[in-house]
Amino acid sequence: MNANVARHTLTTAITGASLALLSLHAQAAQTVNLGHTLSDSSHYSVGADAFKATLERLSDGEFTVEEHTAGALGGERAMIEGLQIGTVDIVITSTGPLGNFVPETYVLDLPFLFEDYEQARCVLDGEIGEELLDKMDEHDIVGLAWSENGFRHMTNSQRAVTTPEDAEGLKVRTMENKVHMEAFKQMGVHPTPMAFPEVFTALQQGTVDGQENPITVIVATKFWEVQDHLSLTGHVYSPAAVLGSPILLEGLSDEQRGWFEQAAQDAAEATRDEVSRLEREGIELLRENGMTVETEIDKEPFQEAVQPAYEIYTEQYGSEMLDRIRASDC
Ligand code: EAX
Repeated sequence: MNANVARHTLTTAITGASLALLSLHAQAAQTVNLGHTLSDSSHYSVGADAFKATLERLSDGEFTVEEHTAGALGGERAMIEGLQIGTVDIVITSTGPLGNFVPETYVLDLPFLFEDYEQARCVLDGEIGEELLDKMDEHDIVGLAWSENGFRHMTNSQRAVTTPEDAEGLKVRTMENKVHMEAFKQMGVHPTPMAFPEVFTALQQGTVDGQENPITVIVATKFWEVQDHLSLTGHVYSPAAVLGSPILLEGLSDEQRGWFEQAAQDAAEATRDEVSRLEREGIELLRENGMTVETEIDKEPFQEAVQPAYEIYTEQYGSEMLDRIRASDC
């Protein structure tokens, strides 16, 4: 073979091999579908962006994350079901509907359980939080990290609420969470469980008078457009969680799984930072957008009103986890 033919043959072979390698790398890039119910400007999106950045960096592009916000993949309950059957890969969700799948997490939804953010984060980042994440495996869900939604407050379109009596008779949307529903029933409110993507329209049409959510969600969803009154009841600390599909994660190597775990931790940290920022700045923003904010709420009457929810919870689920949380040195 003369030199020109040999050079051409070698060049062709190298080009072919490079193209094959490129296509292998391109083929290896796997899309990870991540869903949540809030807007692109929300604290969940801040977390989703952090998740995407970390996973794509650590995997060197082997995984690319597609974020599906504002309930594009359904409400939180539907997305958790999607994790179990593999149609959704990662979900950032509140614990609202989670108790329907992992009853052990209901304890976290008890009203007035946590005093403040520091205590809640301490418990979730400790052995109790770790145990609850591990428990999810038994229910075809991979608990990757505890993130955060925030302390929940009441809003409504009818009147200022500073006592449980003021709230009596209001139709209030709740999450699909029986501990919350029981607490509001005890308060004399008519609880109407509903997936989050339906809430804004229900408030707009007057199907319900009010709803309850953290400042973060009220700001992200512009609830001031359909709600006049905000009462800083802080009646429940609402955890969020970064959850994964076992169908995706169980097929990964330990190294790849570690990338997802680190991405989930970074997502949780970024969301908590955003929650802290909005706790400082969000109320003024809501006032600027026309909401009247009741800040002087005597919580004791609300705590007394919802106390029966504890009895109902412990009758059904026992008090072991509740006692451990109360006894923790957090
Ligand atoms: O997780 O359903 C709710 O009220 C939740 O707080 C919201 O979807 C964010």
